[in-house]
Amino acid sequence: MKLIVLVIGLGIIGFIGWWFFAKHQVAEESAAVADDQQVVDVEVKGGYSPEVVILKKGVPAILNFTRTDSSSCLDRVIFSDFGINQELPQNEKESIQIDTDKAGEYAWQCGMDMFHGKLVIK
Ligand SMILES: [Cu+2]
Repeated sequence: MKLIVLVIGLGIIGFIGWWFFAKHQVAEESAAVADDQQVVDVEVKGGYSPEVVILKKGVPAILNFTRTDSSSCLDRVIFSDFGINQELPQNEKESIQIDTDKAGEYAWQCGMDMFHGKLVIK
């Protein structure tokens, strides 16, 4: 009996540990550079995937946002550091050009500041 309780207890601890770790993992993607240009596709569905985009400094960059989520919450994406406020029609690919001249971390957000992503230029 004690053994069963112990096994179940360890199982629960293991599960919590796994859940905690999995939840805090952030989808991160580095842009592939080709022909002096870097492109990253971002899916917009209950948030952003990837949530963190890593860009190379000085190489022209394009982010292709495709919103498959029907929620109006995500129908705009805002890059305040770049003065970008782009509408994202559902199921259409919207290309956003990013100026990569300055290294740094730049957050982006949905129109209501509920969902966030981050650009890392380095
Ligand atoms: Cu929102």
